Amino acid sequence: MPRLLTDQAIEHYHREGYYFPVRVLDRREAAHQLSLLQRFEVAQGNPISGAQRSKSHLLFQWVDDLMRHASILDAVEDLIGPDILCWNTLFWIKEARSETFVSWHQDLRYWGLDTDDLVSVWLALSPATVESGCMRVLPRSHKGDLLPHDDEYQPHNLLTRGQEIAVPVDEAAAVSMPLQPGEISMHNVRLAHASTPNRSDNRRVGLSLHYMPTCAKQTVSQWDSAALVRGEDRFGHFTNTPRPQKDFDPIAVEFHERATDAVREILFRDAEKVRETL
Ligand SMILES: O=C(O)CCC(=O)C(=O)O
Repeated sequence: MPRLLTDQAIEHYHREGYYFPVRVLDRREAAHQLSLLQRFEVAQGNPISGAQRSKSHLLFQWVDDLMRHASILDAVEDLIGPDILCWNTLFWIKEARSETFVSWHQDLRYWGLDTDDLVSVWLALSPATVESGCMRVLPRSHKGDLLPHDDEYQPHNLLTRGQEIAVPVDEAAAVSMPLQPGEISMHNVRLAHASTPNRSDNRRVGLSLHYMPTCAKQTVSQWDSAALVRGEDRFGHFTNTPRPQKDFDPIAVEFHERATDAVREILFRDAEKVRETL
């Protein structure tokens, strides 16, 4: 018996490479999580940016809690089984009326992981609409070989290298995945996806969480980390990340520096230039 998803949803995910929407937080909870982010941004005087966007569960206790949220993990377990690591948690923010976009890409091309079973959960903390530049996916593109990519480094691209699929993408076949605050979409690590600039008056705030089975391996760097969020890790391929006891817990902050350095090394392997993303 599935824990949260219907049999049809599970079948759709495996066939098409994505599934949405699934409500995991009620609107009040989602608004509370957004207020925690905003409180931090007001205190630091700037929007969250650069390395703060990545492995954020090590900086913010509330992101660590979200990463372990039972409803999210139930949905993920329905797709990849009961022993689950979370590799990364990453904020995707487009300010109102901004040019910020994401080019068509496949995540597995850059992440150095040897698993096809990684599920990217994208949690909306504000409305992600067609107008505000919600995610778009290319159904069934998770089947077959990974496509060639070029690094374009466009200034408004949220991706590290501005990586872009180097063959024509059939835009007419793309599916938009609008989400309301507290809803998630899920897509496979091989699926081609992208998003357009924010043409709305609202800030679009999303958090992606990258879940994989514990048997996954990192093939690019000697060392990498992930959080054991459910079940048992009988493989030990990743160092388990510490749980922050409060926001900016010194032990977790120190670990965050090492962990994001390792991720940066993986993502920029063989790249012409290294840059901090927005
Ligand atoms: O937030 C977006 O528009 C794109 C997110 C993305 O590329 C991802 O979650 O893998």
